[in-house]
Amino acid sequence: MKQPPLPQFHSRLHDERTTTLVGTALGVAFVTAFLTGLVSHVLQHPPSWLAHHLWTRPSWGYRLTQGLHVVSGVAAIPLLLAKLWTVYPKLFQWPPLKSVTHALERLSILVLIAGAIFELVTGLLNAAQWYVWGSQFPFIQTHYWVAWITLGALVLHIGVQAPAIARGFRSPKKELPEAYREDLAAQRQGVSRRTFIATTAVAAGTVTVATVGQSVTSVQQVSVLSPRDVGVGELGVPINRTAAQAGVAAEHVSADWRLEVVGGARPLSLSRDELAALPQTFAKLPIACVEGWSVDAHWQGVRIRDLMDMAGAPHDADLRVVSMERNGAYAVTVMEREYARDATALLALHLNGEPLTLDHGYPARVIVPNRPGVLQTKWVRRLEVIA
Ligand SMILES: Nc1nc2c(c(=O)[nH]1)N[C@H]1C(S)=C(S)[C@@H](COP(=O)(O)O)O[C@H]1N2
Ligand SMILES: [Mo]
Repeated sequence: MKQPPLPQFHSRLHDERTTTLVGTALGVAFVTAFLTGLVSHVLQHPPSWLAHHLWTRPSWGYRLTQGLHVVSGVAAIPLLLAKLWTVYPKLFQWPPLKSVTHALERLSILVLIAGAIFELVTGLLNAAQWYVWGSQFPFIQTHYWVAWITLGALVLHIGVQAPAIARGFRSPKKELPEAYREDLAAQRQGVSRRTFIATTAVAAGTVTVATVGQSVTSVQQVSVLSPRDVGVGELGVPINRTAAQAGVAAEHVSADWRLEVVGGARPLSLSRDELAALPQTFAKLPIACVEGWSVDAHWQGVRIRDLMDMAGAPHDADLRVVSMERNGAYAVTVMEREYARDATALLALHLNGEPLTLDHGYPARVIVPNRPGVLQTKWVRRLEVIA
């Protein structure tokens, strides 16, 4: 086959050094997002061999990893665009496929690019709570499995490109004779590598600062892009899912609401007044939503382990938390004993000094350190001891 006329690329923006520098930053962002995503997945769906090896300290651990997850994902967007720009001349390689290995390598790059774009787009939409895919599309599972596929393609890509990456890290100046370098510099026009890298860094930095405020509340003022204004919401805490959305209407929460604690030697049934008359514990704990926002709050309520002891639960029992919500994904959650026995794991009645509002889980909700927001069950009606 004859080579068709193909465009020629002389700009430094497409050389190995630029690609290596931008690619390394993108790789760091991607691996950070992968590892923190894995943490989030394990905390939400612990495999049985791990379920009893998770811990509650530091209480802000999940807040940190999930904040990093969203931040690294957002920073990866400009980095990916820059990376694609540096390498797009490779689309015009000739011959397009040199061998079977070369064909497989190009295929893996296709998988890598498609996977990366998919992860960044779905992640961003999720953080913005813009569920364009509706309820049919299983976001969590897909985002998780595509991450593994993309990571596999990334490892392969780094392996294949290792020699080029090594060359990219070497300073090119030392290798070229002086006269040749000047000649080259004269030929090159347009944007310099330095400007390109600086622009990419500024873009990545800007989107990071503009979103990080939803996790790091002290920089919230400059975080104009964060999907969540964490200051907004009743009692100073955003509401992720309202009572109306969860199908919990005020009339369900009638005066005869009682908390049931079942499955132990002495089943309990307590009204809200009876709960409020039990010894109260105060704790400052964050809500860290899997969708990226997080905020510290002051909680007051009854220790979950006190309730379990009163109900005659064995010391090594886990707990199933059942909400008044009918059929949401988080209507029923499991709390392993490592969480339930923590001195600050509460069935909370008050938030930031006020009684819970209906949207925050009135009459009672769970708050436990170092757990994803999805497991901080609202509108609790029953605690079931799993012996
Ligand atoms: N029953 C029930 N509890 C729930 C949820 C839910 O959908 N149903 N959402 C969870 C999520 S995703 C988060 S982030 C926290 C948020 O609590 P807040 O709305 O009081 O801020 O509640 C959690 N508790
Ligand atoms: Mo959440």
